[in-house]
Amino acid sequence: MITHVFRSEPNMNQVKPVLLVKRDLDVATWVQALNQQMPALEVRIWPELGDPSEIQFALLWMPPPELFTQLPNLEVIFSVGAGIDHLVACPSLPRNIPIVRMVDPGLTSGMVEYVLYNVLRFHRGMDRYDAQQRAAHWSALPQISAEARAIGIMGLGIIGQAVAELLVTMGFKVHGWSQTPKVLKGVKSCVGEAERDAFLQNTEILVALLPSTVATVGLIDARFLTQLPRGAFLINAGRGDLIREGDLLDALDRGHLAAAALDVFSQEPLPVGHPFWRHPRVSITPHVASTTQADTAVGHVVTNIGRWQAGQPLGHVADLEQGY
Ligand code: NDP
Ligand code: OXD
Repeated sequence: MITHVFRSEPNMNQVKPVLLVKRDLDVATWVQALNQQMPALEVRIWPELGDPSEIQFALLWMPPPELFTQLPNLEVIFSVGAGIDHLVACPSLPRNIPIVRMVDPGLTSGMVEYVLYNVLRFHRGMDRYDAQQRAAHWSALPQISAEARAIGIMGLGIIGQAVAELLVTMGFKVHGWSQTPKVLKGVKSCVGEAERDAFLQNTEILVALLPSTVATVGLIDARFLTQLPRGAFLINAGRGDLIREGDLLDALDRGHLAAAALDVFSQEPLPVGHPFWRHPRVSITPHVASTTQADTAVGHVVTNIGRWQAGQPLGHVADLEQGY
């Protein structure tokens, strides 16, 4: 990933308007946080562009397809989310403007909570106890210690590392998989395709925290799932299109996978008739593992606007070639 991009000519005196496109109801919270943390910044809210040629920055989630054709002088794009797939999918996205990914402590903690909740639920057999309660059946399952439970985290970026750190603190056996090697206390780092099968064969609870890119779409297919030990669990909070959904259903139906907790889907909202909704061993949340929090996220945006104005490097710039 590219992490630093400089503005060609530093300019400390002007803060040109930022355009906010966020197609949900909490726009007012974002405007308030931006106003508080950078009062000199004029915030315009899509579709009220004013003079579009004045807009230098855009803070976006799922922009309308033609948006960028209307912004001739845009210099930096900020993604409201950690993933940039919603921008890459936009047909008018310019390829020569830096895209700053969202790095927000509030977003990260929400993801850590979601993963921890599901890891503990699978690790302690809570779904099985729920089923036993429905049958008024009293029976103790064997208790496995955290030290004996192997968790594999796919994607050891900002979020994957925070998840790994907590699980290590709790005593779990943690290993992670990424494109480049990582040095993280207590975490075995596995890299690339060459080490993927061994990583999967040693994973009882698989946590997918990968971005959606050309290289990751469809990665979790029948062959991939077969590498996991029988009875493994899957948690996917990365992106829905990482998974070939038919292959996952098949692995669940054959009992190769014990259960899956899914927050993201190839098609969102998940269609009403989709088999995941009624599958007894699938639990669904509607892409809410975590949400970017305006109060903690705006600091990242205003710091980068300040840096750009001062001709300093931007942080967390996505690599469009890699797609994350
Ligand atoms: P980062 O960019 O910090 O981390 C991405 C990680 O994925 C890196 O470790 C990277 O490896 C690894 N990776 C990317 N491509 C490959 C590949 N082909 N093979 C192996 N590893 C790969 O992202 P974040 O941690 O901030 O976020 C991760 C994703 O989580 C987001 O892109 C988004 O899709 C999802 N997300 C979902 C949310 C939800 O509510 N469900 C909320 C927030 C995020 P390397 O380090 O070697 O580059
Ligand atoms: C993100 C998301 O990418 O919420 O931040 O999905």
